Amino acid sequence: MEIKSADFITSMADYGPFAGRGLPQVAVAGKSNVGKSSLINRLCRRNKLARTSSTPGKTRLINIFLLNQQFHLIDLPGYGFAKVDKREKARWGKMMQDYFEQAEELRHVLCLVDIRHEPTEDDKQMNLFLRQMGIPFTVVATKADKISRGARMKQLAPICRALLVQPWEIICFSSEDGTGREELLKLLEAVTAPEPEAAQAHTMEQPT
Ligand SMILES: Nc1nc2c(ncn2[C@@H]2O[C@H](COP(=O)(O)OP(=O)(O)O)[C@@H](O)[C@H]2O)c(=O)[nH]1
Ligand SMILES: [Mg+2]
Repeated sequence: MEIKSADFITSMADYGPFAGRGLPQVAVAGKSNVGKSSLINRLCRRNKLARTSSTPGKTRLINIFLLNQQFHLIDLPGYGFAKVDKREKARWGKMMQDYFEQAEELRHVLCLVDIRHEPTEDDKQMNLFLRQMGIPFTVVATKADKISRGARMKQLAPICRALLVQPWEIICFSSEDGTGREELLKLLEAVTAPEPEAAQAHTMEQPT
């Protein structure tokens, strides 16, 4: 897949109707500052499509982008920002729950974790939540440029242990040098492909 067009659609505090809703969705989840907005920008080759920030915890909204007029990329609000109070945390939880319950169009979640750090309790909870909901996901290890190629595999071990995935299932990504972009595009192509109606019909024809 090539990204031919990328447009910001809207930001919302509560997930609800928006123009063009109904297309397949891929959501980007992860704690504040892990690199969600940077990944979206790098993916689309647009520096300022999604707002990035060096101050974590700024994005408290669901940001929606339309890619190739074909699917929506959902920049979810980051979690695990130490300074937020209980009320803010509860609000975040409700927002996420509402989103995941309502987004019937959701095909896949990109779960971002910093390649240098062990996943947090919040990361593990998100992982468990997606598994319980039966939502397919891929772990993306961000900021891969911060460590040498040779050290990457070793860095992935604690991530694999915490999130119950295999190293080859993880996409190592860098919004700095573009590492992993092609792999991510391939994944997006696969998960946003039109529903295989023909394939379903074919399956039904198969002898049992
Ligand atoms: N070196 C490096 N820095 C990154 C990368 N991705 C994000 N950052 C930096 O990390 C900070 C947070 O990024 P941002 O995309 O706003 O994170 P978000 O809160 O998850 O959306 C910013 O200062 C980015 O420049 C990366 O792949 N490599
Ligand atoms: Mg962001």
